[in-house]
Amino acid sequence: NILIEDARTGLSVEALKRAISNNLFYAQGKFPEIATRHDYYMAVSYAVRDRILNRWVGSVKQYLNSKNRVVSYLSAEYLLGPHLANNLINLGIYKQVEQAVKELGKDLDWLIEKEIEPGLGNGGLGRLAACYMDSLATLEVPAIGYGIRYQFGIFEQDIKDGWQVEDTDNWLRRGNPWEIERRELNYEVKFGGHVQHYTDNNGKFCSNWIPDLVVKGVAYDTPILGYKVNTTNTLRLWKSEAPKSFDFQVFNAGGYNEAVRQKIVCENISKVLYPNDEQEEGKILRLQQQYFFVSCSLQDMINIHLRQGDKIHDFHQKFVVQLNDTHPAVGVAEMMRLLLDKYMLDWDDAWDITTKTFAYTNHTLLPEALEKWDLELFGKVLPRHLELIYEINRRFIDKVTVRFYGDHQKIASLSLIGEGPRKYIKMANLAALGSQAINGVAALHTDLLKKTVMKDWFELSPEKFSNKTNGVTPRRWMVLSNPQLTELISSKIGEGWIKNLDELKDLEQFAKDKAFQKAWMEVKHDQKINLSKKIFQRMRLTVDPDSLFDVQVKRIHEYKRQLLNALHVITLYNRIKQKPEADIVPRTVIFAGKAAPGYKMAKLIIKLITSIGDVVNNDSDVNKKLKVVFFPNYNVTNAQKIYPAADLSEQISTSGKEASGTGNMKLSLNGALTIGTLDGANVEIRECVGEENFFLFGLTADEVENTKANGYDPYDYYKNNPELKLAIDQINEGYFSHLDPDTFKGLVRSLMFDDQYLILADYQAYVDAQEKVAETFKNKSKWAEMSILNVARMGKFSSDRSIRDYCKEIWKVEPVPVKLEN
Ligand code: DL6
Repeated sequence: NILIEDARTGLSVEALKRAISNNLFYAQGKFPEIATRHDYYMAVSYAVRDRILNRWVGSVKQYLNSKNRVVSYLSAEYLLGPHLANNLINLGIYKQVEQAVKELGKDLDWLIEKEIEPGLGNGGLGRLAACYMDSLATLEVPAIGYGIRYQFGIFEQDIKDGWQVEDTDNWLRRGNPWEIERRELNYEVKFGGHVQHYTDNNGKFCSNWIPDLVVKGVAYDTPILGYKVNTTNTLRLWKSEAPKSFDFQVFNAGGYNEAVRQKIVCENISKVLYPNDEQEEGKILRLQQQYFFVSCSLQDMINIHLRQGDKIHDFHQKFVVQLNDTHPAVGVAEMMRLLLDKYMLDWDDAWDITTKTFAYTNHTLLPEALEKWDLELFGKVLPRHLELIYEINRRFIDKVTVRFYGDHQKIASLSLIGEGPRKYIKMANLAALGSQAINGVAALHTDLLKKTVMKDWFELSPEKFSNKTNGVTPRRWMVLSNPQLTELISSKIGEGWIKNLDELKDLEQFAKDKAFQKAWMEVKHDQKINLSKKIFQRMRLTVDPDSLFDVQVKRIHEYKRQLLNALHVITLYNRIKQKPEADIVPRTVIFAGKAAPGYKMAKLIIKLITSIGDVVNNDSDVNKKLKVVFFPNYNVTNAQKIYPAADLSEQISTSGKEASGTGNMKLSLNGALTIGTLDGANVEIRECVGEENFFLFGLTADEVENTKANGYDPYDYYKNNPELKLAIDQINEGYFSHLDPDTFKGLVRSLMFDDQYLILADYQAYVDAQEKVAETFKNKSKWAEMSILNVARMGKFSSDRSIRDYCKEIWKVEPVPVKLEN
C-alpha cells in the first residue's frame, strides 16, 4: 500500500505541493497561470497554518484541562515581524516547503520577501514581548499573550528631501492568513457615565456603573509556535467594535446619526498604535485603548478559569499576569472592580487575589515616559476605577503613614495620586502596589530603579524587587536572519545552541583557528554584500562591502545619541578632506530608525544625518573612504537584513538612560563588536564578552550625574576642542545645508548651551575609541577572533534565559510538554 499523506497535515514535498495547489484553486479560485505572487504567498501560508493547527488545538486543550498555572502577558505592543519563515523554522519544515514551492515553479524567498509584517509596536518594548512569546512556547510554558489588534501599526517611514515622512501602515489590506477571528469570543467594555451606590438586601454596600458608551472587544488569535516542540501558544489581540444591541437602541429611537457616530467611536479604539516610544501621551483615546484591552483580557481569563469549574478565589493560582510596563496597569483597578462588583467578593479577599496575580516590569527611567493620567480625565473615562483607586490609596496611605510617620515627602511620593495645580494618577505606583513583583530589565537599570524613581517603593517592599535582564530569541535573530552563520556554527558545535544558547561557548576553541576565522569572515562578507545590494536597490547608493560597516539602528532619540555618531562622521570627513592620503580605514556608517512624528528634534537629527550623507557621499575626495547611509523604514524585516552585516554595533547612549537595549544583543550575537558606554545591558554584555573585546568609552551613570550637578558647561568642550568646534561650526554655518543654512541652528544651540545628554562631554572619548576600532579592524585575524569570542559568549542574552528566570523567580510556573492525539 502506498501511504498518501493528508493534504492538510502531510509534511512530504508531495503533500505540501498538493496543499498549496488546493488552496490556490479551492480557496482562492486561481490556477497557476493567473496566480499572483501574493496568491502564492497566501496559499503557502495557509498550507503552513494547517500544519500548525493540530499542535495549537492540542496545546489549548491541554491547558484547559489541566491545573497548571498559565502566564498571561499583557502588552499594549507586540512587534512580531513576518510570520512565514519563522513558522517554517519552528516547525522544522523549511527545506520541504522550499522544495515544494520550487517544484511549483516559484521561489520561497521571493514569496517571503514581500510579506507584510505586523508592526504592532514601537521598538524595544514591543519586540521584547515578541521574543518572550517565542521563548515561552519554546520552553513549553503555558502562556497567552494579550494585546490590541491595531488596524494601523507603526507608521511607514519614507525619506523625502532628507526628511522623515510618515505613511499609514495598512498591514491588513491584503488579509492576514495567520490569525483566526473568534467572533464568539467577545466581551463588553464600558466607558464614561456615572456610578450608583446602594445597599442590597443583605446589607452589603454595592456599586453599579452606568456607562455612556459600551464597546465590544472581539478576539483574534495568532498561533505562536515553539521551536521544534508541540507547544503552540496563543497571542490574543482584541479588536473594538460597536455592540449590535447598543446600536439598535439608539437607532430605533430615531438617532441614526448618533448610532453611526457611536459605531465610529467604538471602532476607533483599536484603530491605530500611538507612535511614541518614550514619551507619555495623555490622550483620552490612549487611556481607552489601555482599559479596553485590559478589561477584555481579564474577563477572558476569568472566563477560562471559571469554565474549568474552579472558584474565583483561586484565580491567582490559574493565572499570573505580567504587566509590560505601566500601559496595562489599570488592570489592577479593573481586577478589583470585577471581583467586587461582579463576583461580589469582600475588599480584603479581592485585594489579596489581585496582588497575588500581577507582576510589573519597568522599561524606562526617563521621567517623560512615566505614565500619569490627569485625574479629572481619568474619572470621566473610568469613573468606577477612580473611586476604586481612591479607596486603594486611602487604605495604603493609612498604612504607610504609620510606617513613615511624619515623613510627608515620602508619603506623598508613594501616594497613587499626585498633587499639583491638577491632580493626577501615577500608573507606576498603581502597578507597584498592585503587584507581587517588580523588575527592571538590566542589572544597572534595576539598580538605578531602586535608587531613583522607585526608591521609596524599594524601601517599603524590598522583597518585591528583582532584576530580569532582557534577552532575544536566537531563532529569529540568528537561525532565520543569518542562516549562513547558523550553518557555520552548527557545522562545528552541532545545533544544540539554538535551544541552549550557552552552548555557543564551545566556539571559543576555534577563535584562533585561521581556517575558521576565514570562514567566519567570509560569511560576514557575504552578508555585507547582501546588504550593499539592498542599499543600492533602496537608495541607489553604492557602498563598499570591504569597508567597516558601522551600524546604529534604533529609534531616534536624543538620549541614544545619534548626534554623537554624526559628529564623529563629520570628524572623519574633515580628516580625510585635510589629508586624503592618510591611512584611514574605509567605513560605511549606517543609520536606521523612526522618529516619533511629534518629536521635532528627532526628525531634525534624521535630516542632519541625511544631509551629512549628501555631502559626504557626493564628495569624490572622500567617498572612497567614507559613506553615510540612512536606511529608511527600520522594522523587523529590515533589521533582519542589517544585523548580520554589521561589523560594529553603536550602543552609545548617555549612561543611565537606556534601560537595557536589545539591539545591542542581536548585533553582538551576529558577530558585531560593540562600541559603547556603560549603560543598560552593555554593562553585562561587556562582562560576558570580556573587556578586551569591547570598545568602551564615556562617562559612567554616576559621573553623568556628578558632571551635571557640578554645573556642566558644554560650551567649554566646544571651545577647547578644535575638531569638535569645526564639526559644530560646519553644522551651524550650513556646510551640510547650503540651500537653507539655518536648518540646524536650533539643534546646534541646544548642543552648545544645554546638551542634556552630555554629547560634547563624551565626544573626545568616543573619537578615541573609534580610532581603536579602526586600528583593530586593520588586523583581520584579530577582528575575527574578537568577533568569534563575542558570539561564543552571548549565551546569557537568549530570551530563553530571561523567561526561565521569570518562570522560576516571579511566575512560579513549570513547563508542560504538550502531548498530541493523532
Ligand atoms: O525592555 C525593552 C526595552 C529596553 O531594552 C529599552 O532599553 C527601553 O528603552 C525600552 N523602553 C521602551 C519605552 N517604553 N515604555 N514605557 O520601549 O524597553
